Amino acid sequence: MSVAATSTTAGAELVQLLTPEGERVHHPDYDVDLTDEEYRHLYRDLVLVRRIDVEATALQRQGELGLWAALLGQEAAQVGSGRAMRPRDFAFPTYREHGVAWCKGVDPLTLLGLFRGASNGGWDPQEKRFNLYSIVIGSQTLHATGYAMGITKDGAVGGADGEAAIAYFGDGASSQGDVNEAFVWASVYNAPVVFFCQNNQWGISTPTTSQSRIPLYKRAEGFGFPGVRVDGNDVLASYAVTRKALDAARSGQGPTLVEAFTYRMGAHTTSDDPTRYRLASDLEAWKLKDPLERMKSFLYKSQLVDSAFFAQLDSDADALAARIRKGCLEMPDPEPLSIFDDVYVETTPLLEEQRETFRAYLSGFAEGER
Ligand SMILES: Cc1ncc(C[n+]2csc(CCOP(=O)(O)OP(=O)(O)O)c2C)c(N)n1
Repeated sequence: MSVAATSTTAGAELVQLLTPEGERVHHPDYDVDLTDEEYRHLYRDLVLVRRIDVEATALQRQGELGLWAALLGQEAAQVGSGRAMRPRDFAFPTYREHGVAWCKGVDPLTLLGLFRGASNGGWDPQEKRFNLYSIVIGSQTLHATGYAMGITKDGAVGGADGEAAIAYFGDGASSQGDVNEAFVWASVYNAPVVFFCQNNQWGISTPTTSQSRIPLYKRAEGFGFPGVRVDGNDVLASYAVTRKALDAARSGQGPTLVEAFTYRMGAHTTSDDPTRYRLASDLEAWKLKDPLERMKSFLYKSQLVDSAFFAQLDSDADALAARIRKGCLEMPDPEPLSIFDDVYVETTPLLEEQRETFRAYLSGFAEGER
């Protein structure tokens, strides 16, 4: 198998508010002016989200989860965009949006239940306005667009309490028919939706360079709406760009494509081996752009933090990791027949027949055997 190089630079068109060294830079269209507390809070989110991810990866390695899709390296894209949302905005994730889930208030253990097979579906999407994880890549862009068209029909676009939808997907998904159909519908119906593409440069082993001859954000122009490329390792830029795109959607200006240029530092999932197709030198180059380190440098340089802040954060992260581990190990097995519970709002005769067949099958085993 050949090993391919991907890009470690994204070109001049990249929106950036923090350099990899943590220097604050300004942008005429996308600046932010956060309070000291808000800056600290964004860093706290980055650290805690990485800790959830690292703990879940370890749990998978110890056989406690069936699979895990790590987000290592993508924390800033997710936390920045997640914190840009208002509570009423609805997120449509893929299977890797653990950082967005965190920002929407979804408990990490709920995510782990899905990857442990202890929960059949996941969570109630309405509760936190965070849809179920989708393994079918790109499908959620259509769901988000349909939902956004519904927002318009409900008259919830424009005005101070306008709402928007945001769809997350990867660079690989951008080649899917679903994503391109979603772009057409969102464009012609002026739907209040933000398409947030995390270009981590790999669709499993397929590099973005074999998916597109132009930068992904430029595709939006062909569909008739704006596209912008943001430094996905810069939490401030990710926040600023997404906030502006959501504001535009909520106020009736229609969709925006945000391409967060980033890099997947870990494997695609815990069943993948990226050393088979990825250059070690790329990984080393991207480690220097680590989203946590650059925010930490910024906080230090701006004198917004002291050693007590880091000590507290360390201890909070340890407590979170311990809670996740304990909660994961204690999760009860699901009742086998519950797999039929949430298929439709109302059950159907065929579903009942299947439930009864499965019940009969299970009753053929002695207790403890199945
Ligand atoms: C419709 C569909 N086709 C193929 C797959 C198999 N598949 C799972 S993940 C993946 C690559 C996705 O890459 P990308 O969209 O860049 O997201 P990433 O995993 O890199 O975040 C593929 C092809 C799938 N899940 N759904």
